[in-house]
Amino acid sequence: MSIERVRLFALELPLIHSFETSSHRKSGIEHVLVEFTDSDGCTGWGEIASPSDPFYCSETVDTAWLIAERYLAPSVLGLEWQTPEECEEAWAKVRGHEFAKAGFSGAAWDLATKRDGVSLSKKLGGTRAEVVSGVSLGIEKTTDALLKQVALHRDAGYSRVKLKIAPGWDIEPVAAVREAFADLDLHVDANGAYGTDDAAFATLRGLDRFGLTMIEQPFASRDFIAHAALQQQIDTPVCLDESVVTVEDLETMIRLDAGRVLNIKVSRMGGVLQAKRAHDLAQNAGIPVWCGGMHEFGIGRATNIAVSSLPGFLLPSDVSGSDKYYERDIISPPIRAEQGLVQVQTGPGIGHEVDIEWITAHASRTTEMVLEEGVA
Ligand code: OSB
Ligand code: MG
Repeated sequence: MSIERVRLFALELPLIHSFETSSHRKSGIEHVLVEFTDSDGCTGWGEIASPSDPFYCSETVDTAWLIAERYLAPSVLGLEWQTPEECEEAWAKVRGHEFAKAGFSGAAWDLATKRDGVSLSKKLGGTRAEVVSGVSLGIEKTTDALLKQVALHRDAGYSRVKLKIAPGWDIEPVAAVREAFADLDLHVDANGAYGTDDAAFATLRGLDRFGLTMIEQPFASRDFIAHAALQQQIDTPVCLDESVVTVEDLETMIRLDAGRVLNIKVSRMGGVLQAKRAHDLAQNAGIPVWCGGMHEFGIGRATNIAVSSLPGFLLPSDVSGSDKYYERDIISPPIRAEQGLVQVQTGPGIGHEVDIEWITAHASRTTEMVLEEGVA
């Protein structure tokens, strides 16, 4: 098949509840949606879930837009391809910019599986009909406010809660949540906020007594050595997120024992194919994985759910219902969690209809690139 048109839509959705991590606070999320149209008029959708600012990783919405428009779209327009793997080859020479690539990857896999009439989950080798979903809770102003958030989500049926931590917001809120919810599957995520001084190590060792499922990304993304050192000192598994961008990073993590759990984010790793490769490698190495989120709208969320249906996703994923974050989503049916479980779609592609009229009406930026006549 051949892609005749690529459209990009930048769209912002307000968050129901502002979200704060160790690095920043957000009250709305802007993502870029990618639509491929092939020569038969069939479409595929992907989502570039890059944060607006370069605080989680170096990409931003603006860098993603630039790379998408200048390099990724031209690499696929007019390309003849059969499998999504072949389509992903088109932009393989672009270094970095994983979030931007992940949006293109999502569109390629959605289009290819829609054309084949199979679900994305089935095509990837998914084995689950439903995925256990956890929620990720941001830093709150007070411990009481955090306890209220935990109660709200536990009452909604979510069985795993992840808490964002940062120096100064760690032992105390975690102790309070553990005291109030003794049996809750609990984990913490620092987004790389800790230094490697003795005091930071002592605090992180102090978290070992709360029976956490994991401590996610305490140190800077490139610092595999510090993560390995901490893992030697605690029983709680260290989980890597920002550190693992490529499958080679995962090899490094395994070799150094720098973590015993992996957060696979489709966006962070550059798309569906890389996420699947990371899953396969982790599974062979006996490392349990789960799927992290970037506050995806429905399109990216649906892709994440399909990926989470693979057998190595042994821990709850951040694929909560869209209604945890947004009043209105851009797909139907909307994604919902019932008692903390999200259904894996069985219809073709990502298995949802995209609300193109609403997207077109609300996008802050749109661009359309078509195959120039005579150029193939
Ligand atoms: O580290 O998982 C993270 C959001 C923005 C930046 C980093 C992270 C997050 C989340 C979002 O935790 C969780 C979700 O999408 O449900
Ligand atoms: Mg994380």
